[in-house]
Amino acid sequence: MGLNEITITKAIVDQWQRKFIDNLELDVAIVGGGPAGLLAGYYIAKAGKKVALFERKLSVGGGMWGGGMMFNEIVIQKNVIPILEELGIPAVEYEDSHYTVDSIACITTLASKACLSGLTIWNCMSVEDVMMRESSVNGLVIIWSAIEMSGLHVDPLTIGSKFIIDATGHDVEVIKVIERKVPAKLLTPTGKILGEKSMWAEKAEELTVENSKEVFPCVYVAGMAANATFGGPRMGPIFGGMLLSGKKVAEDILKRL
Ligand code: 48H
Repeated sequence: MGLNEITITKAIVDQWQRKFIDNLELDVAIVGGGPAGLLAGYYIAKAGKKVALFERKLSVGGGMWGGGMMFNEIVIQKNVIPILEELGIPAVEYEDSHYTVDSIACITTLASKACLSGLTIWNCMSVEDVMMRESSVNGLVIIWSAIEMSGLHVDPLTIGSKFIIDATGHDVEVIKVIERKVPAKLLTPTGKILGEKSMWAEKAEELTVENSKEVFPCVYVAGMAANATFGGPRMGPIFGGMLLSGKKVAEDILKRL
């Protein structure tokens, strides 16, 4: 039998539809496919839970591809080595407990391990809103990024989830929506987003992990979104905190599932 274009088309649409319908009710929905979101997804999927990640762009990886200012190496610290070893990502010792990792090797391996562990990734899909009840958030409102970019007036679709992780990076997009549109307060000292502060690598790396926690009932923040939400500083191209953050949030949610 020769190849048939109609079968190719039907295969893609049919399989995509099965996968999508299977993802309409999730244990955990992750928004943002940077290092924090991908690692959280890896651990949650590995534990056998139903988890999907929504990424606006064509490719996952967020801010990791470009290393520091497009020098495509990242820095990590010693206590992150066990995570990299588990994933099979090589790190090179530099000096004083600073290690370097090829940013391309890091993100491609992380994404691959996450997918192969059972994380479903929806690329080109943006989260524009949440599904809410009186004082809770029960899902995400999604739209094709191409529709978002075109500015066409097209209504979105909705998926349900027991837990949500905002891993959208500096812009902290999901929590911003909750702050603006859901009547209940955030679990921050002011009930509002505190905002990211300027560069202070050591402090920021500690705080990224500390700030990776529940910020609204069943909604967690991870990675840069955690610092933006709880007022932590930025850290530049050191990525240990992002990975430790994804792991912490995954572990905290897994205890509750
Ligand atoms: C779907 C969305 C939406 C949306 C955004 O920025 P990221 O890499 O995030 P982290 O927290 O995993 O890593 C942060 C790191 O890359 C970084 O920026 C550092 C360390 N900066 C330090 C410094 O000093 O500047 O990834 C977030 C991802 C991106 O891919 C976005 O496209 C995606 O989230 N995203 N996806 N729906 N509404 N908003």
